[in-house]
Amino acid sequence: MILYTCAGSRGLRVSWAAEELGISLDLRMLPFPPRAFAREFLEVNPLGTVPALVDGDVMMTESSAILQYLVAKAAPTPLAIAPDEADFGAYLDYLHYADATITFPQTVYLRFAIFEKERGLQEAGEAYGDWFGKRLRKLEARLAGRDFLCGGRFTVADIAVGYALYLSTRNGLSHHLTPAISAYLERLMARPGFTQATAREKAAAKAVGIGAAI
Ligand SMILES: N[C@@H](CCC(=O)N[C@@H](CS)C(=O)NCC(=O)O)C(=O)O
Repeated sequence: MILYTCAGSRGLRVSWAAEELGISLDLRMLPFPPRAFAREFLEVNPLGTVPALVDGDVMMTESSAILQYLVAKAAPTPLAIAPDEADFGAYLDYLHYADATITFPQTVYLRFAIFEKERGLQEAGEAYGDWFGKRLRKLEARLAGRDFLCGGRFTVADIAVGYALYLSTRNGLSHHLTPAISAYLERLMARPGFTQATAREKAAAKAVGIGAAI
């Protein structure tokens, strides 16, 4: 499987899951944003976004969907929650909450409050940063009495959510993380799968002379 990605991007969800599952990926590191600095990538993914996973004739561009794909291919694996388990609905919910609800507002914040200040939309960007903070309420409640989100074990829902929290530590929004959420993130980042994935991304980017997305 080929993973087109930028170091530190949502592609980290995929390379982290691959480490946890023992799947080897052919990492193709791109400069950020690829739509501007790697225009040939548009032939693989017309959106120009990362990650993009290519597995034979399959091409996927949604990080949470790619996690579902990887665990389905690796089944049975404790990294997924099966339909006959009590937490199956919660598992799907957190997989998608991770990108749609707590990553998306951070990217709007990054765009308007940090990268493209000249547009004069900084106030809107900051409002999306606050929105991210408010959307953590659900996670805070879920973590009460739990080390991991679903099934009493580490799953790819934790990877999906963990990446969103990690992103906040890189873009200046981590003041929204409560003590319980910060402790959860520390637990996730202490996993060898996380450290190996970040190290592998950095080494692969360095090998082709490019830096991190954020
Ligand atoms: N919903 C997609 C979002 C993909 C996405 O927007 N990725 C960002 C990097 S984290 C990107 O490629 N941005 C560059 C751009 O928008 O041109 C996912 O979960 O993978």
